[in-house]
Amino acid sequence: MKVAHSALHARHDGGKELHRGELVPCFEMPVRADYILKAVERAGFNVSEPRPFALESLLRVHDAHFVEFLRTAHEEWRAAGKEGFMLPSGFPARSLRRDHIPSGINGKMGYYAFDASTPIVEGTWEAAFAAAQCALTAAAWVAEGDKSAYALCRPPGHHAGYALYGGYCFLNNAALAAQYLRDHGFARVAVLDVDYHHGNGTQDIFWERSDVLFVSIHGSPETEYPYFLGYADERGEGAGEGYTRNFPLPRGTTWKEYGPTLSAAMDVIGGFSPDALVVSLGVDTYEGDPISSFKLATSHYPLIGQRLAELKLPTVFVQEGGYAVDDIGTNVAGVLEGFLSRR
Ligand code: OKP
Ligand code: ZN
Repeated sequence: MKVAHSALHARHDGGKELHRGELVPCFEMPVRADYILKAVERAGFNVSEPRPFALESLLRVHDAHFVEFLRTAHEEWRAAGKEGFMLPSGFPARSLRRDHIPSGINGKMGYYAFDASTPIVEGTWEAAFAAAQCALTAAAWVAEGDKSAYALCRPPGHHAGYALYGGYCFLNNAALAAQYLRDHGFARVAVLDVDYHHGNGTQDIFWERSDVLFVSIHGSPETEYPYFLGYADERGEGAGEGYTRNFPLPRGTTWKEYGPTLSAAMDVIGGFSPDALVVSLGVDTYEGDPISSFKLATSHYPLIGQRLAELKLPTVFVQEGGYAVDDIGTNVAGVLEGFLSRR
């Protein structure tokens, strides 16, 4: 399995996030990708730079004004006399206007963001664009005949919507991969999101579509981030009705409940008869994760990979979350090696 990775991920660094009432160093830190890279190299995977996809490739799943905002946000921040990381503090919530995008950088940032845990720093755009290119490259390898590929994306992407960023995510890497497959001969694509957090951005992007099935297993939004999406009754709308399926699980979920839920999610995918699969691969379901509360052990990740292989589909793995950095590499490589039946 080939791996797409860019050292530019490290340009997204130095920000702080609002966490339980305090500004703290980001859980989503560069060393995450460094440790994953070491683990996949140790496992013998072939690592390449992403192809130089153009900015226009992003517009298949994102709004042009939003992409332009991300590209120039920190420049505008500096032009306004500020420095360092930028975080929004006001949002167009219920009863405020959403039909107007403020021209000032603070209002614009609040308009496009949905939380205060996703700082933009000077290098954020470069890193996010490189991550998107990794996802597109992995999708291209699969479209060109590889059975599977892994995009080592950082920052992650599944919380980023059509014109929305947050949850450490800016561009939706998994949605870009799924759309790339749609555009290159795969008529039906399933996205399975196994990150601990609901992939609200991916759901948003494919909400009204029947050609891309979105299935997510995650901590219940009743108590877990992103709180406002990811409930079981969200099933898509219009042509997309029935093509979004959510499997929220309670805090403390162990393999005993997770395994059967994974089987149920896979049954939904099988019923869709997809031509390809994109896996939003978060390993923050791990018992040692500092911001999550499932109880999966390192030994369970190869089992997830083995199960996914049973779908017998061309598969693009896209890295999402996982914040127990000491074990992140082992857990990610475990899924990939399990998929290849090496474990
Ligand atoms: C991103 B991904 C801590 C509370 C939660 C955002 C979590 C984003 C998770 N400040 N903050 O899905 O792993
Ligand atoms: Zn997550």
